[in-house]
Amino acid sequence: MNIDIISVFPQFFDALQVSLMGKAQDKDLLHISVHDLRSWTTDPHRTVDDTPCGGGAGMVMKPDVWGQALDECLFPRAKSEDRGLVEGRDEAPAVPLLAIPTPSGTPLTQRLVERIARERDHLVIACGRYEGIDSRVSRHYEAREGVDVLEFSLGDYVLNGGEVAACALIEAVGRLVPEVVGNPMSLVEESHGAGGLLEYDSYTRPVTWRGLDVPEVLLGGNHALIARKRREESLEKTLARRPDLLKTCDPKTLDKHDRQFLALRGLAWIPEATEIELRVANQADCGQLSALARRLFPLACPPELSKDVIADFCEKNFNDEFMAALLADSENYQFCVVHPQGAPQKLLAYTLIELRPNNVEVREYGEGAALYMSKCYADPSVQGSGIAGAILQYAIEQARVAVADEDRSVILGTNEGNRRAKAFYKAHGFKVVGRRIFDVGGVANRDVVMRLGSAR
Ligand code: 6GU
Repeated sequence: MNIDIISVFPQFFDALQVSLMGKAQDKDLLHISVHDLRSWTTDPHRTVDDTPCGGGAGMVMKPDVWGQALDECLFPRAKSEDRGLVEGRDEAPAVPLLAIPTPSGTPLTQRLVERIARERDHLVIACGRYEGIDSRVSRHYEAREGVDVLEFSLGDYVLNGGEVAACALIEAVGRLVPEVVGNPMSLVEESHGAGGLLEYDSYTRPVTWRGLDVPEVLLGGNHALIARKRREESLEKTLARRPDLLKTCDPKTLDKHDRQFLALRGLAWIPEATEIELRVANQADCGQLSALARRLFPLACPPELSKDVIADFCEKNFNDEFMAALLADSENYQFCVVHPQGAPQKLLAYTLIELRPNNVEVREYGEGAALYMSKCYADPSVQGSGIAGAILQYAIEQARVAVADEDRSVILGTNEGNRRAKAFYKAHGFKVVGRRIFDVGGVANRDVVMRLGSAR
């Protein structure tokens, strides 16, 4: 890759002789030429700037000087023919990229840097100082054949000139040029890599330093567990520091674990990225809860159950008074709800846990204290979002807090034929421990009883 830098401070770029960029030049992987803009001036004062037309503070760099400099660097007539001959190319070389650092440019991102590294073999970087370069310069080269123009910015702050930004561009692009970075694997998992997430934390010895320990899991040899832990750290860090990256990421790059992990922390794709709230319910949720229950209960029933029987059951059990009574009895019943942030009337899922149950399943399989998960309902529109898993985990955590027992086991029953529900609970650690008959309006349904955690 050939890089020409034009600046009024050529000595600034001595820094590129150091470290990886220096080695890359020694190895002929990068050719960096630094030019002094003043060498294209023709007046005795070697003037590169003038006062702004229309008035205002500062100085503007002259288009005529820049034009001379850029023509020569972008279209080195004799030289490019030489190169063609020497390398024996058939195809035309890639069009050079004129990169102009400016705080009003396109943000420089890893995706953009990757494209430049992939598609270009010649960069010309025009470093402006003062209030910038006369605007006609970029407009002129944009309109011209045989060159592409990129005005880029490092971020939302102002530097004195383009030199630091030019160094940033060269290092970011240069390290992606094949063989510049010794171990190409070190390019894979880093922040802003293909995953679009920030990188997980890293540690080395000593294992304890100033009272801080390397996380236990990294010292064991369980690589699946290590990968999971690192993934969660990436998600957690990105959510805290750069939620914008998550919200705009392709949700296909997130697996089931990722989705549930993020849903539990208030971000879900339904189907667009949406901030959600998980919380313990209160009386104000009454109407929404009974409405969602009436809507979802029929979906969990086996097909042989008649519509009338189901409708009757719903009417008796999921009316507002009945729900209000359960909500009022917070010693025994705990509802948890999920809804989009700021829209509590749009219930997406809910759970109902009996904190101090005394039903036959719990007596039989709970072997002492257990929580009874009476309902875990998620609207079909949130399928695959991780919300159901998140509310299940959240509800169990909250219920265990409510009974002040962080290990209390959880019992539930679900229809024998409901494979989706059984697989869901199994994926969350529940095991089938028995059977029961569940009566819906006088019709006996065969359920499995499942338990999370060991009975004590
Ligand atoms: Cl590329 N140039 C200048 N002068 N300031 C900046 C910048 C570039 N990126 C952020 N601030």
